[in-house]
Amino acid sequence: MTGLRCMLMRGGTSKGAYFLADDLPADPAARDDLLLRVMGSPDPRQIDGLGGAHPLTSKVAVVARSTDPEADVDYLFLQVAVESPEVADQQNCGNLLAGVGPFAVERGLVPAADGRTSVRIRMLNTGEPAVATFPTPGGAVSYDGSTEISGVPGTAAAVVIEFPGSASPLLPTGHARDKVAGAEVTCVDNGMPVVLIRAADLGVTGYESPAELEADQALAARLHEIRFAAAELMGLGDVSRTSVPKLTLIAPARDGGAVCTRTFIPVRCHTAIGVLGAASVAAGLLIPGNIGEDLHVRGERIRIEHPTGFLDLEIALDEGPYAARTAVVRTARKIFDGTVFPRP
Ligand code: NQM
Repeated sequence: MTGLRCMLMRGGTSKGAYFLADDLPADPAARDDLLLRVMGSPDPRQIDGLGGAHPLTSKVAVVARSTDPEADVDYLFLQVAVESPEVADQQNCGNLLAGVGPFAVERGLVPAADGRTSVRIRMLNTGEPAVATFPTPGGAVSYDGSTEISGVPGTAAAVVIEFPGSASPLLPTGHARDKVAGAEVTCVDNGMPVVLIRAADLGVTGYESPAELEADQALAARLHEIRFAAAELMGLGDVSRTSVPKLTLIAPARDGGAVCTRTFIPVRCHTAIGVLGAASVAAGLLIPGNIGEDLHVRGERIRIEHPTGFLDLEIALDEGPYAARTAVVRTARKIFDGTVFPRP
């Protein structure tokens, strides 16, 4: 049986298999078939593969030396579905992104400085750049540190991720507020297409647990309708086989943050919130006329509350509106490095 080189890493609040592009088939269909067998999909338990039976733990990062002189490495994110034989490249992942710089150093794609290393990353899913900075004492990646992020036990080394300004408009529909499938929404994309909906408009508080929300069949049906209608307005086409747009229910903050969120990605409810998902939520709430205007979200540092704590972002918008800059602090950790043997 042939195995392939793979590193399993936690990136932020997600976990995934990291590969060098050269270690995978170049043909996307052959690559996806292999990755389904690596992760153990389709199967609700992913019992025969590396996947953790949830979209947040069924993720893949493919990394290569970049051909772009402005970047050190290229990062392609692939969402491997758990219960269906699908691998989607339509969304990016800011959580797995946290592991990309360390992985690139570990695999020798980028030399590490003695102290801290910054890796310029071209995110192939969106074409947008990011810069990740993390500790490399003595020229080797250190995962140990004192940074705590909500949703992850213990502490680890900080990975600071900067997203410079983007030329893509934040409002894919051209409006700060739209009515879709009878619901008032704000459709926003600051690296992740997200539909903001007031939780109260859907008959929930927005403070329920992910399990409670996932058990609500009427809510699931409403979210399904809203997602398909919003996707059309956002120009995303047929989203029946993709994991975008995400749907974020918003409610007034309860723990000193700017807003309380529950995010559907798009069927399962996130146990925290995605990084780029949060960047889109923060951007949306800063745009005049958005559906959460009465929350009065302001300032350059925004705390997004989620089911297991909060995520802090720094964000600045330009006229347009465009994102001028977004930054977050994450952590990542190498869990295992070795050879994975895909199901035949
Ligand atoms: O939005 C989950 C995650 C994500 C994506 C999802 C992410 C992001 O938490 O940048 O990180 O929204 O499917 O890993």
